[in-house]
Amino acid sequence: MQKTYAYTTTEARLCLLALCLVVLLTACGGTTTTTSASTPTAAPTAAPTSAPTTAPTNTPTTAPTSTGNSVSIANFAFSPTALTVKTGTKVIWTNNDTVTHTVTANKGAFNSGPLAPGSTYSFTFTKAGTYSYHCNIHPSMMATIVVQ
Ligand SMILES: [Cu+2]
Repeated sequence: MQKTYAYTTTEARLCLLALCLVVLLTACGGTTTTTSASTPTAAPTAAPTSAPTTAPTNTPTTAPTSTGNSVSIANFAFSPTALTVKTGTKVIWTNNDTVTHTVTANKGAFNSGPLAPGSTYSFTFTKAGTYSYHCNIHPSMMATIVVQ
């Protein structure tokens, strides 16, 4: 009696295990076939990378020292240090310092000679080019006239 009972219990347990396995397998099989993520990834990558990188480099980078035709000499410096003018422009240097300076082109295009405090020197640029100049008395004073 006990053996048959034991057999029956083990058989019952095996049957339960088998049922459980079957249920699990069917459950897994059933859950793996959920047809969910098929086609919601279509549109949002359209074309927002087309235009905004073209225009913003206009021409506002050359202006800040180019207006006018006068250069001030003060505190042992020319101001502006870079002046852009058009061909035919007469540039006027004014010595606003308390010591004598000169306005001397590095390549000899012009040379004011000693320029006492309060006096001016002018030179008319008739050829386009870049004219670097300095002060003969204070070589660290350097500046440039760009003639276009
Ligand atoms: Cu000087």
